[in-house]
Amino acid sequence: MKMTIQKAILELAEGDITLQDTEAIVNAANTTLLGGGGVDGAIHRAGGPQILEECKWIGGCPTGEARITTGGRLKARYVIHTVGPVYRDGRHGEPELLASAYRSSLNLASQHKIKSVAFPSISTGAYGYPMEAAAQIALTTVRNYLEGHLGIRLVRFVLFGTMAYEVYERVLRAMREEGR
Ligand code: AR6
Repeated sequence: MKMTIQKAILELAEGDITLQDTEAIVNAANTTLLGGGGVDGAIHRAGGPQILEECKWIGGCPTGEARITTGGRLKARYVIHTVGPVYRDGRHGEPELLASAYRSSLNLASQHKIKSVAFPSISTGAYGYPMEAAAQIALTTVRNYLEGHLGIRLVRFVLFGTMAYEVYERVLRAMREEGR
């Protein structure tokens, strides 16, 4: 499913983030930037040790911010590492921190003149963010960013499994219909 915003495309795909041929892929990391499970584990496995070396040198990343490394052996030239919030009950700043993780990642992409970015669904695995609420924040934040910034031409959400894809599709369709 696709939506056009200004001259950019926002699209949804089902699949594996590590296989994407966008210029950058985004990692759902933790504040140490030293690796973990889920997307993080898959990216370091597929990209090789160079990414971890760069992450060690960077020395960590606060929740809601982002840092950039090369893509090692990945097709993507860059990995943007961002840290989403651990979900507690939604009343501990989680929505703002999740939006900030997406915005910080897009800001870094813009600074590096990156034209295409693939995102996973940040915080919805080990960090427990409910998928629908996370999809609402993810899609709204990216849409708002693309409305205000030229340069990035493609943002692709790569959803893991049919259930995640269907949730994002439903939310994006509702956004489009409401024209919000
Ligand atoms: N491609 C795309 N999406 C994936 C993939 C993949 N290869 N693998 C899992 N997902 P998670 P978080 C989905 O746990 O919740 C790590 O240990 C998954 O189904 O990767 O932000 C880090 O080091 C889920 O919907 O990230 C942190 O400690 C989504 O990606 C912590 O997990 C995010 O799941 C971060 O947790």
